[in-house]
Amino acid sequence: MKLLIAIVQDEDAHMLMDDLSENGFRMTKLASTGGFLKAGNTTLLLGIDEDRVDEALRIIEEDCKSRKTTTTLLNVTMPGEAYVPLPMEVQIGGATIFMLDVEKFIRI
Ligand code: 2BA
Repeated sequence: MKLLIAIVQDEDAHMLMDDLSENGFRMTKLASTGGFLKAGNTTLLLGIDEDRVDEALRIIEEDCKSRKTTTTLLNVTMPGEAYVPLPMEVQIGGATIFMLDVEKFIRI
C-alpha cells in the first residue's frame, strides 16, 4: 500500500474528492496553508493499493488545474523604511504529490 499526500487548490478539491470517492478511493481531507502564498489549500491523504496508484494519479491530473495568481506578498523596502507592495505573478501547480510506502495499515 502507498500513502499519497496530495496538496491541491481549494477550487479543485470538491470535484476531486467526488471523483475519487466515486471510483472507490478512501481519503482524508485536511485544511492546509501554503508556506509561500500563506493562502488556504487542501491536503488529501489517500491510502491506496499499489495496483491502483496510477488510476488515482490520473484522476488527480484530470481534475486539478494549474492557475496563475497575483500576490503582493513581497515588499520592496524604500528609503525611510516605507514598504511598497510588489505585485508578483505566481503559477500554482495542479497538484503537489508525495508518495510514501505504508509499512502497515490497520483499521479497527
Ligand atoms: P505555496 O507554498 O503557497 O506556493 C504556491 C506557489 O508559489 C507554488 O506552486 C509555486 O509556484 C510558488 N512558490 C512557492 N515557493 C516559492 C518561492 N520560494 N519562490 C517563488 N515562487 C514560489 P506549487 O509549487 O504548485 O505549490 C503549491 C502548494 O503545494 C504550495 O503552496 C505548498 O502548500 C505545497 N508545496 C509545494 N511544494 C512543496 C514542498 N516541497 N513541500 C511541501 N509542500 C509543498
